[in-house]
Amino acid sequence: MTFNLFEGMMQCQAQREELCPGATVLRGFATRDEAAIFAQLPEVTTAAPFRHMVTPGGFRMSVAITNCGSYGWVTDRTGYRYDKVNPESGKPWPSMPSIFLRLAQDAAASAGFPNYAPDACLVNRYEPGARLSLHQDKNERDFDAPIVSVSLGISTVFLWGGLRRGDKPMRVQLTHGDVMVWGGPARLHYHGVLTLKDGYHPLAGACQINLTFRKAA
Ligand code: MD6
Ligand code: FE
Repeated sequence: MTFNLFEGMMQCQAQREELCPGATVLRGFATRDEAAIFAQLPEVTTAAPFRHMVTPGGFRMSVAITNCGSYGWVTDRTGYRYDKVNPESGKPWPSMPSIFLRLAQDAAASAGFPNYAPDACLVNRYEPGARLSLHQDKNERDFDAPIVSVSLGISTVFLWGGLRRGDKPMRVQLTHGDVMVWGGPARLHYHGVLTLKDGYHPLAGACQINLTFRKAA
């Protein structure tokens, strides 16, 4: 058996795409953990079922959301925030499976952010027709830690904008196993998700599951 180091290195390079300084797509990075992730998910979603939360403006979000970790991202008529308990049950969020944490830390390190310690993992479920409009993530206490976003299931088009709402976003196709990391100068860039099209994935079914890690506190 021969191992071609050069080809191996080139493959690594090809799987990493820098969208702008601080924002990297790691193609297929989560694929090696796909079985373990889908084995752990039901534990999280049984303890804290997905639900369509309401925005401060009174709109029902098309994305169904739950969380695991010490903090969970929630929205209701009073605003967006991180909460230590699930407002629906009054109970703490299920703990973050260790495989999730390790994946997020490895991805962050690969994108140039070592020592990542996320305390919140938002789990988003997009069904066909669901979308997420352009926004900035700024409910976190400090912006030094990056955001790590893991895409699983059917493909989505991620909108990657700039620091101003009016900056024309790039369209980035994210397929099963792709991981986006944004931090440093890219931490407050606008982003969103285009309306999900019909599709099917053997592990996720007719939806896209997104795990978004943050350091909330
Ligand atoms: C995604 N989610 O689902 C990216 N941000 O691919 C987000 O950017 C996001 O779902 C803030 C709050 C909720 C979210
Ligand atoms: Fe966001």
